[in-house]
Amino acid sequence: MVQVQRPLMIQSQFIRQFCPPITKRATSSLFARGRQSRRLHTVNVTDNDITRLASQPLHPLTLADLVKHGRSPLTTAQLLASANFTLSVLPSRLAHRIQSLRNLPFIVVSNPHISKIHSNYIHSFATLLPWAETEIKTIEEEIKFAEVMADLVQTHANTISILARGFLEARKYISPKDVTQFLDEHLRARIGTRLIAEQHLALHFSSQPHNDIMHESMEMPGFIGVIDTKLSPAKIVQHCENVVGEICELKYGVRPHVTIKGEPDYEFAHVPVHLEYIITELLKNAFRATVESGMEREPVEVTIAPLPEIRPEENGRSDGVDSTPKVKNADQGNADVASHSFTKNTSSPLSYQMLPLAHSTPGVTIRIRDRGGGIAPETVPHIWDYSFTTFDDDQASSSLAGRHSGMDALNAISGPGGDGANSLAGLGYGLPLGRAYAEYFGGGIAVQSLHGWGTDVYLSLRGVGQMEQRRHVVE
Ligand code: ADP
Ligand code: K
Ligand code: MG
Repeated sequence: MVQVQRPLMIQSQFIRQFCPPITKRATSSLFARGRQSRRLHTVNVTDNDITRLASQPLHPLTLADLVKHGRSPLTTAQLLASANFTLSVLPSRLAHRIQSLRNLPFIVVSNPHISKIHSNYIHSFATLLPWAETEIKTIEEEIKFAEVMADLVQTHANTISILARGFLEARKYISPKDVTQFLDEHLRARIGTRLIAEQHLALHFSSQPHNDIMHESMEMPGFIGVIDTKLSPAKIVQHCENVVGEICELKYGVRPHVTIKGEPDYEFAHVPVHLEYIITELLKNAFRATVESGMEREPVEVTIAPLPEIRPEENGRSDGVDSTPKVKNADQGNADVASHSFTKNTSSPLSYQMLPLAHSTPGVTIRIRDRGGGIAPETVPHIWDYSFTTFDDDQASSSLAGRHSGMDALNAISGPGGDGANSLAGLGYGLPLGRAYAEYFGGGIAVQSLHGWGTDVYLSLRGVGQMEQRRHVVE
């Protein structure tokens, strides 16, 4: 029997800049209301509950699942269907995460930060359990369920930085390889769980006026839930340039600039918080290398290269072959580095589906080119390991230790859904987690280093609409 105890949570900016802005505010207020009114009903969680739900097969998540309830105008029936879909998949996903945490070496789970994450999962599981195996039939129930979702999203907002701190402290007891394996699975699963919860929340807020929560409908033009069907990579890059530039200036007193080439007007359908996370991490790496090698007068060049239209007959593959467009122009540097990101760690694609989104294109490759001196050959094999960094260790540890708990804690890494982003580098999560986000919807990241000169990073993303969509059997 596990007793659930929860500290009072503080207000957070967990849904970031590019989520529908209204959803950001609204979710926080929904979360606060759920907590204040003590409406969140929790039950004691038994080991039996966890084993039972973890033994349920995982629902393979597709983008079709995410968008199918989101057609505008959203009807009550669609909203309830979305709630019931969400409810049907989340308890077993959480149970899987709890089991996977429990499978870590005992001394690692005993670390206060790792055990904090474990108790966060138990808490969320306890809020969902009263709903499991029931059906949400009325709007009143849906409103209460949305509070549970807001609590779920908020509770896990700082997971990444807390886990990073935990694994840093426990590094004597677990090998980097095992940490990377655990985190790769855990953080990829977290991406899916958050998407499902946030998608329902976004639909909740975009639905017909709920007297109980907001007085007007909060429909966001161009959005289907958390998916922006007219996402502009150039705008994300400009925003991230400002954010990373500020951090850079604080630390080094100078900031490099970005020049955008290619097609800055390009728009496609994707999840803005994911793109923002990836671009932020890639710009941080490029800026740091540029400044540390004294090349800040050379701009970081970002080229937005839309992929050519895929003809219909090339769509809808079902042979399980990864049809991710491979990196083009990868004619320099270490080819192994480039090929790495497209082959490793993609969960087995079972089938592809066509999604009938109106605004969608096959996708885009974004090349980020810096003159920061490249990556030393002995460093190259490690760059994809969680917590591998060439950033000064003391600085990294102090950036962890020196901060207080709560929202400002551990800002050394950023992450959609909460973790801050106030340090330029140091925890070694940027590349592997960025790749996890890119791969989630069938893209990838490839790194080409010209040692002594600079680095090219190729981020490829598929538009999440018209393209075929890999089914995820991994959570
Ligand atoms: P962190 O930035 O916290 O060190 P990352 O996973 O983002 O973690 O990067 C891992 C390492 O890869 C960096 O410490 C650095 O050595 C190397 N690296 C990544 N991008 C670049 C780049 N553009 N130029 C030079 N080195 C890079
Ligand atoms: K790394
Ligand atoms: Mg980095």
